[in-house]
Amino acid sequence: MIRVVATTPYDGQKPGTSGLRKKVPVFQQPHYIENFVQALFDSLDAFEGETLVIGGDGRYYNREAIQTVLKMAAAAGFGRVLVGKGGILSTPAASCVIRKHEAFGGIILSASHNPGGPEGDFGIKYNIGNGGPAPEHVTDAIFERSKTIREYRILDGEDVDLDALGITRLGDMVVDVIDPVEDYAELMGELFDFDAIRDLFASGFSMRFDAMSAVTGPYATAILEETLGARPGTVMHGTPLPDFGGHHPDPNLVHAKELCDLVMSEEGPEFGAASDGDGDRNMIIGRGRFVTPSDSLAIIAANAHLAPGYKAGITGIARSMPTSGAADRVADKLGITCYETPTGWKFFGNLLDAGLATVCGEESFGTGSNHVREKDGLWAVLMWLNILATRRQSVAEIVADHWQTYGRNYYTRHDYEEVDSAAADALMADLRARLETLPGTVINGLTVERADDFAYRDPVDGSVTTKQGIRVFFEDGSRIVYRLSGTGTAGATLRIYLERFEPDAARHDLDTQDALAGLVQIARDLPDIEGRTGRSAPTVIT
Ligand code: VG1
Ligand code: CO
Repeated sequence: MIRVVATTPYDGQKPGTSGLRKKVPVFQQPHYIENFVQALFDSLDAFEGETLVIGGDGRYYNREAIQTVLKMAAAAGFGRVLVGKGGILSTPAASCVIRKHEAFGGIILSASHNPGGPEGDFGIKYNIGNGGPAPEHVTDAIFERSKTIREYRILDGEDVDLDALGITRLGDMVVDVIDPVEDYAELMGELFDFDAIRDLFASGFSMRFDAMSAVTGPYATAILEETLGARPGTVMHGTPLPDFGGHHPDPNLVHAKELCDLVMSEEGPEFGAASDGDGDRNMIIGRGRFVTPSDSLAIIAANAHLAPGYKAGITGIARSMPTSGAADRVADKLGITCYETPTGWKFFGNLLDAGLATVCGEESFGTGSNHVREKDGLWAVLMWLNILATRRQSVAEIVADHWQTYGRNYYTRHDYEEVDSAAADALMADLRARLETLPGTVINGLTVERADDFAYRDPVDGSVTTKQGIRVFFEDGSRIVYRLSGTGTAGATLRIYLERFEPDAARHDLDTQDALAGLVQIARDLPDIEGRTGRSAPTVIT
């Protein structure tokens, strides 16, 4: 029986960079998730009888939310749902399943790298039939609908047993509880030279993969240890926990410190990698060498042909605007285009669908390719393993070699988290107001060449997205970017992205923060961060 339930709109159900993210208690309010899901269904056309994919990163409230979504999908008229066992599907695996099974779309329950638990964060996002995040015209429509919603429809029925594989029914809708790893692992086997990687591990090569008590544990264990023969124990924190063990499942130098310390130590493994809450981010670290995500994208682009899935070469590269220009140098050399998009994976979808780009990346530890329509943490790790297995050099050697050929883009990001929202907005507005007067200004010895507010025109559908970050370019080729985060759940997060190109190989081994110290000072002084926010230092440096 389908129940029609009266409701009233909630404010602020506006999807951000990657879906709707709020604190768990916000989602637990009566009808909150129902309102959003109904607003979503109301914004879609002609899905009667179609397939919907549902899964999440296993965080607190995942199972409850999935039961609600299942019953609403049944009431809305979907014909079939594929749901990951235990309610689990990593974000890239969800994208893979949507594509492989030609689903109409998918709903992913995740707040990615944000902390979980009863007081942590929760999130929900919709992916379209190409497997990628819904484009802005869809998320805008959902938000508009959420403001006027008066009722939602839900099936009265028993909860689905998410832990039993196989087919059941919810009303007229077929529910298929699937193995969350199988389709994804099969795809990885098609893209990469598993034999070469197996030989690498058999030769004694050692690695650690930190799943950060989040969703990639089962995927990494099945692929790295059980399929590729990595030593048992290679995967650390491999059991997904609803609160990620109380940690912040964000694979970077700050939150994956245990892994970093291990790989940096003398007796540590040669190679380390980590992934985030929902499995779409990756961190790559070799003994003695952390690889910045921007460099990783460039190195992957330059070496992708070594993997069977990319042996024909890549057609183009796409990177988000704040990501360093290292990939552009590779594109130049390959004679292909490097597209520069706003932050967020949804902007890569059209480029990938149109075959304009093969690999994509963001400075925020996101890398991926046209194999799915999400960034993909384990994919990046396997790509690196494939490169290491073929080149038989260390990560440090491969990186040094890359810089020797292309030069080095020193790069860092400084985040000021949970800043007062009004202060952050004022800071950005003030920078915007000064854009025209900045060129020619000399700050700490560097002259501003030009400054703008990044806008993007999608080359495929012509849609325009504005106000995507303030860019300040200097005459020596350095760049500072200011942007406010669209994924936070408390106050505002100001992100400052800094970059300086160094062609001289004799100067490739400086400490990044030292190499960028002058620029960091300018980045703080220009908008008077301390005066406006009361913060004398960033919260997180990556
Ligand atoms: C951040 C990153 C962005 C990424 C997004 C989603 O967004 O900067 O590059 O696409 O998170 O990643 P923002 O708006 O906070 O800067 V995930 O792994 O959270 O889905
Ligand atoms: Co993520």
